[in-house]
Amino acid sequence: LKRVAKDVKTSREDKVPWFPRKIQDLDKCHHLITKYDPNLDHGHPGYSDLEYNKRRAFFADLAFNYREGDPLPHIEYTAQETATWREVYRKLRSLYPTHACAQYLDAFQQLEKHCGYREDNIPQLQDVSRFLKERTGFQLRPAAGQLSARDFLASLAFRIFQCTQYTRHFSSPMHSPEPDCCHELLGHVPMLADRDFAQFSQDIGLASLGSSEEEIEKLATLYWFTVEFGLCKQNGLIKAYGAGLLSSYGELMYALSNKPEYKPFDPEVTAVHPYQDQAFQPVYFIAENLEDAKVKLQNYMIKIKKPFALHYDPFTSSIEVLNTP
Ligand code: NLE
Ligand code: FE2
Repeated sequence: LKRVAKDVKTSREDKVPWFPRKIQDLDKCHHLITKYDPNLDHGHPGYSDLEYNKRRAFFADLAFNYREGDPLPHIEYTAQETATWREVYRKLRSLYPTHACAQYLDAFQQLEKHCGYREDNIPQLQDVSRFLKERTGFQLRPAAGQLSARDFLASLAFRIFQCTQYTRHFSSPMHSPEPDCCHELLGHVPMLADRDFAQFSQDIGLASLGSSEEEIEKLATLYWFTVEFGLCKQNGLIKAYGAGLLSSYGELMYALSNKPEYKPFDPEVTAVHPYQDQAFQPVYFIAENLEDAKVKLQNYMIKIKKPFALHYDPFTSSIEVLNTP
């Protein structure tokens, strides 16, 4: 990241980290976190599986060679990959009616109708991206794995969701330590079809642009406890809207059992709460509803100090920087 910042910074913005201003700049926002790499992480379920790592390298190449505007790669999934998807899909689908929020259920039904969501078929990103574009303007682009928080959040400012396309290792279908297509397609995609949720996601993205490392860490934590692991109230019950829950049978059951601790969603508190990225969360934050979470986040963001104001122009898909005196 430092290297990129140095290349493009101007004297006037000496202390502001580089950030994308037009949608093509996202081609430069694909720095990976190697912590979960199946080649390097001994705890990864795919560690030492040469076949799996070879396949992952194929997907990584597709993502790194992708340029804004290219068609999303069409994947011929193997029988083994589809079998993993089937297992994940079947088990999770049986939980959704009782565990997922209404917005999720509504979109999921649409995705089954229009986008090839079925037990025996892994949906193609191209079809899903087209669907989301019509609903909320969100679009997908392929990602090679878990990205740095700065790069990942920056893309949300443009209503672009960086999306992995490979499947999790077949030995561990019910929980993956890193994102995979099951997580993206079953966890994130249905929620990105909701207007309030889409705005919430873009707002975190906009707040991240040009922010300090410290601020990015807070925004990533907020993102973690909401977009990934958030719960909300609905008709007197608690339901899941977080993607990390909706794509993990094990954690979805756990989050809505009487075991974990719950706290009300409050951006000030949530942004600095320690989180867990190797196992189930010890605590979940409950939003009153998605609109309330969106408003609370907007109020929180007003307080973030930056030497400039940003505006997203949807006509040109670019960020306008308004320098305040
Ligand atoms: N634990 C999630 C799952 O099994 O789908 C993935 C979390 C990615 C942040
Ligand atoms: Fe995710």
